[in-house]
Amino acid sequence: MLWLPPRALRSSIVPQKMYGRITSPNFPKVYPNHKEKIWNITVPKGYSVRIYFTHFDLELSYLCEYDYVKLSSGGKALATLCGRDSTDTEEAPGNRTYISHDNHLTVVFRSDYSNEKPFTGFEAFYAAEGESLAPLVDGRATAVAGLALPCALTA
Ligand SMILES: [Ca+2]
Repeated sequence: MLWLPPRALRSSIVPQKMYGRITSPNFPKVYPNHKEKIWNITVPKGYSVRIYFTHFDLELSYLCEYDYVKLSSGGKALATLCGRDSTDTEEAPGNRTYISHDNHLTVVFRSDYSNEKPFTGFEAFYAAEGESLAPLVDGRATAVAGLALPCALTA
């Protein structure tokens, strides 16, 4: 289904996807060993990518050496995540949200060759965030300013 705005707004449609969902391989089932998956998330220039996790269950290892989810942006690491809850040396996302430095966010999931028990991986949602953020229409945004995101995306 294609949503067509009034003629006056049509030129201001931003073509990039403004939000999405990513998960570990096989989610919500157990993730496989020896897997690496990379997502390069890009939102329109001027926006940042905001991401949060609704499920997180990875093998815990010292400094997340074995299995991890890494978030980076603009060549800088934002977080390296593993386990289920944060410890003194490892970080799990919990209710935190992470925001990219620019309009790109790279997410890397990696599992090593073994797991002592099954882990179900992760589910995360991302959305563009910015001052000119506009209402979302069918996965796209118009450039109308001053209107808030739906509650589901600001939680
Ligand atoms: Ca593992």
